[in-house]
Parts: sequence; structure tokens; C-alpha cells
Amino acid sequence: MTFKRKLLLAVLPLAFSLPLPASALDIKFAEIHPAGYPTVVAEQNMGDKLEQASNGEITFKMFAGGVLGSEKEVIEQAQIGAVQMTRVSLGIVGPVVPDVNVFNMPFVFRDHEHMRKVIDGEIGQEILDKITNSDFNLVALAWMDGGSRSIYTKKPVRSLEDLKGMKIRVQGNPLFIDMMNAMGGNGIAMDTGEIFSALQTGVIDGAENNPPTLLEHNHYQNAKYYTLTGHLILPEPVVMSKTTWNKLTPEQQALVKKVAREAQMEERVLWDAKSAASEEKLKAAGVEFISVDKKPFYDATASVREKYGAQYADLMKRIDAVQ
Ligand code: BDP
Repeated sequence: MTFKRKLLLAVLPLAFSLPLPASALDIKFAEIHPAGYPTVVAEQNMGDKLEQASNGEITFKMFAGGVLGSEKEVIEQAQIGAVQMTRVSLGIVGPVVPDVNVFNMPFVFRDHEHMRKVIDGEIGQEILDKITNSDFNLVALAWMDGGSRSIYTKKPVRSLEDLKGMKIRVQGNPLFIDMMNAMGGNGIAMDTGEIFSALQTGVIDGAENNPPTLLEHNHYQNAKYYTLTGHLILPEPVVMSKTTWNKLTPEQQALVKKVAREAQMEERVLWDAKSAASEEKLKAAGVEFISVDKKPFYDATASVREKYGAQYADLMKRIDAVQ
């Protein structure tokens, strides 16, 4: 018998008599945005708090920059517990949990502040609960702020007329296709990661998003006109796989909820700073910001609010009433 083998036999009984180390719960967090983006920073801080407060029983690793896949792919992975947490746009949740579409409707919020008040209050919680109580196998914990979305194009859009026939990328949600078509454009759904080359090759004439995304995903390199329609103000849920959630103790679940809510409040401060800085950088890079009368865009999308909002008339009244 070799020395090594002898040693192994000698220590084996000892190893078995030792108490097993408590197994840590490893959280992989998927993000489409790059490092330094407001959501990524707030989520990483949330993860650090989780690790510290759980005494290492929970570990957290951020996978930013879309390395784990598109938001749709990541949501599917979260549903089966292969990814434990993620943040996605509410836009892509709509086709699976239709009740959330009330927040996805064009011009449903008066402005950015109005949206923040709504998500911080009981309606915000109700919509998170709709996700949690659906058979989506996710627990929705908090909201990130994604600012207001406006249209950016290769050729200037100075009025509703100019948008006619332009192929504009939207997120994969029929509501957004209807919205873009109602404005006279031609809505085309594709993943975030495909927009850059679609703009470059002319597959699309434009897209719509907030200033940080226009900047950080480099779309501005091929779309130099930014028309300030502010048609969508989409909050972005932070979700955990229910499979993971069910493995947590009640104390750990309470901790996760607490730090997620703190991330919600922290992110918007980062958001405001990033949004302002992004606008400056975009302008310096030659992007023309075009102010337009929003009324024609609002009027053009009335049919979309009717079609998708009819069944939520009461909820829309409550959203309206939030001051
Ligand atoms: C950004 C959202 C991100 C979406 C992206 C998009 O933060 O979650 O994936 O828009 O439109 O504003 O694809």
C-alpha cells in the first residue's frame, strides 16, 4: 500500500465524523447591461449586502453584459432555476403575464416622477404580486427604474409624419408592435443584442430607448437623431427563481426582499446621474435631440390603450389618481 493510500484510509473515518459544512446558496444574477450601468451597480450592492448579512450562506455573482443570454433566454433559465436572479424589462414579461401590460402601455404614466410614485406604492406591489402569483415560477421583488423611452433613428423624425413606414425595433411584445404601427412606423421585434448590427446594416431604421441604453449599447453610432417622444416609461422588475426562493429560510426571504427594496431606492439616484451624463455624452458625440409636441403621438396611440387597457379601466383610474 502506498503511503498516500495509507494516509487516506487513516483520515477517512475522521472526515466522515466531521459535521458537514452548511452548503451555501449560490446566486447567479443575469444582466443585459454592462458593468457600471445603474441597475448593475445597485444589484451588485444588493448582492454584497446579501452575502454579508447571511454570513456567507448566500453567495452572489453578477453576470453583466448579457453573457448569460438575452432577457427572454435568461427568464427561461430563471424559470427552471438555472439562473437564480435577474432584472428584465417589464416589456418582455407582458406576453407571459398579461396583467403587467397595464404598465407597458404608451403614455400610461404622466411622467417619470409619476411612474416612480406608482411603483413605490401599493399598485407597484400589486403588479409585482401578479408576476409572483402567475405560473411563471418567479418571485418579483422590486423595481428598477429605466427612465423614459424615446425614438432614435438614422433620419430625423420631427413629426409623426416623418415616422411613416420607418422600421423601428421594439421589444418582443405584441403591444409594442401595435404601438409602433399606430404611430405610423413599422414595429419590428428583436433582442437587445441584435439592435446594433441591425442599425448598422439597415435592417432597421431606428429603435426606441432611454439615453443610457442608446449610449452604452452603442446604438448612437448608427442613429444620430433622438426624438423626445417619451412614449414608454417602463419599470423593470428584479426577480428570483421560485425554485431558489423556496430553498430560502423565511429569514433569508425577508432579507432578500429588504435588500431588493433598498436597491430600488438606490438605483434611481444612480439613474438620474447616469441619464444626465449620457445625454451630455450623446450630444457631444453628435446626436441631435429633437423636441416634439407629444400630443400627436399620444393621440395616435389611443387605440392601443383602448385595446390593451379596456379590462384594466379601474386600475388605470387608480394609476391616474396617484399624485
Ligand atoms: C433597456 C432595458 C432593458 C431592455 C432594453 C431593450 O433596461 O432591460 O432589454 O431596454 O429595449 O432600457 O431591449
